[in-house]
Amino acid sequence: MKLYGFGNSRSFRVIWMFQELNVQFEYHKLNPNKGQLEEEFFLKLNPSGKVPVLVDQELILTESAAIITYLGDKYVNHSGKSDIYIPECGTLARANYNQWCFFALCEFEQPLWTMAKHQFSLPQKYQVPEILRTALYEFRMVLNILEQGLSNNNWILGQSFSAADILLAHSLHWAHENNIKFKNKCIDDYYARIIEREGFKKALKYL
Ligand SMILES: N[C@@H](CCC(=O)N[C@@H](CS)C(=O)NCC(=O)O)C(=O)O
Repeated sequence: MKLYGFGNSRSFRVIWMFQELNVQFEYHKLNPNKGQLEEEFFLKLNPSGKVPVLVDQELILTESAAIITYLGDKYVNHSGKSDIYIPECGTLARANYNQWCFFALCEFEQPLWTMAKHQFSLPQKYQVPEILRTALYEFRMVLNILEQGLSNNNWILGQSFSAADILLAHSLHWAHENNIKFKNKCIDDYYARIIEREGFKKALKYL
């Protein structure tokens, strides 16, 4: 199984998932500053020129949440080597798990992505600095939703760590790295539990 990624990007989520699962993978670290995301071989894998990209035999996946949920479904019930919780398809718990995975991508990371786009990712002439204040306000709103979802549990699905926590926590880490204070004890405690996980610490070594 091959993973294409770079540095502190959304590929970190997938690396972390591999660590939690104890599954080996072949990491292809690309250098965006050397134009490697625009190389022909890479655009054939992902025409949008973005990471992460997972290649498993003839399967090519190019969305971080799709990759993580695929890996969870593929390995959790078989390896016996992991303590990550992936609820079974068709159950109430699975519907809740899906909801938090979608929330992580569609709501939780979006204000951070808006900030990144308007700070460095978009061409300068399309950057609107005034939007940063709005994005920070929106991030505070979704932090409140996360706090309510946690409702004093250790993890988003209760007492078991799941792949939904990886997606949510990666964005918390992203915010933390950008010096955004959570100003919320419940979220601070959640983040403290996250950074203590062995899988998270092992994943950091790939950066
Ligand atoms: N929705 C995608 C977003 C992927 C994405 O935006 N990746 C960024 C890095 S975090 C990227 O490769 N950007 C390179 C570029 O835009 O040139 C996912 O979650 O996998």
